[in-house]
Amino acid sequence: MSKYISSSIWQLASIAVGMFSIAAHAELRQFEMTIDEVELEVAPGFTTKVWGFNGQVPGPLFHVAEGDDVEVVVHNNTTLNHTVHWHGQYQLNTWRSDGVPDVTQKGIEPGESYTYKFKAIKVGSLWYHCHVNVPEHVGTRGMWGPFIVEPKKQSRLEKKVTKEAILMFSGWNPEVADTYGEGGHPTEPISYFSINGKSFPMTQPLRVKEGDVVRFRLFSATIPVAFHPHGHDAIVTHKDGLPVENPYPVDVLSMAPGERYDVIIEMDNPGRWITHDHYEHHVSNNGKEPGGAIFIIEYEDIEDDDWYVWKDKDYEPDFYLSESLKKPYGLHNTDAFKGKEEPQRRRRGR
Ligand SMILES: [Cu+2]
Repeated sequence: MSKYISSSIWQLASIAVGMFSIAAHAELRQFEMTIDEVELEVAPGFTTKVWGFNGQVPGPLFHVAEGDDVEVVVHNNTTLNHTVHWHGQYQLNTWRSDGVPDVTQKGIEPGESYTYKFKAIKVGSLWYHCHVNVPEHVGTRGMWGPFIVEPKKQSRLEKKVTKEAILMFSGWNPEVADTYGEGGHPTEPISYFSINGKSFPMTQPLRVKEGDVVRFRLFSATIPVAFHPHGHDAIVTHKDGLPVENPYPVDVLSMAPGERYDVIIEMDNPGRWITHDHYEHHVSNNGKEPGGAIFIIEYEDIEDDDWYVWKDKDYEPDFYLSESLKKPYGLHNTDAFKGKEEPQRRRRGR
């Protein structure tokens, strides 16, 4: 009995010390986020109505540390109900912040707000998305964004990383582009494909130098993806934020909708390398190729040939959130992801 008591006391003491150490380092991080009706230019000549978190697709980057207490006030500025599901978070003792309409909360009505509160216990590449009428709101209206929780301890491989890149893959249906409240049917034609809300040639190069070790955080937001970098192998280190026991190399990585993989690529082969989704029709814009989920890894010091498809391209260095991830923890918006206010809203002076 005394042995039992002393071991129980010891266990309680360890738990208390553990909780204290989390509490001692945990920060309270308070954010506000809106949901807005905007139009997103996805590909040349193709614009679609979306509900953008902070008016952008992907939504803003949440970047916090393991153990932080997160509070997010979400304001619904649109004409239909929404919620926010924090995909991957355990919601320990905070199940009312899981963001599922009619299960954990009522949908947030137009003009209303809801506050989500939870502790960031699970680490890695997580994300968030609306959970109202998911086929439309997530499938065709861009209601998703990245949520990165930095672990207290990094693996040996992670410590080698010199540059980060976040890529969120999605598809679009032009038939419902102009009409809210439609779309998301299993048989509908998805004919535009994008990375971070843009189709080639509107995607951006990823500029690297020889010796860089790039961690790609890959998110299959709405479509299956077969990620294929030319000229390099990718080492798979994490699946859905969880470290894999034995990291392994691939040159094509299959991802089902909702899945996230972290892969590390050592930049050891200078050149210009296409990287693309290997589903053949995903590299076209409504049947015209090249397009869709394509970008190019550009090593510095490689000269732009006159015929290079992206010669003299305007360069946006934060398109893969490489710059935002270097900033202090917080919520980071990206101008390149912003949609345009709809013309009728502008006329109404909203
Ligand atoms: Cu929604």
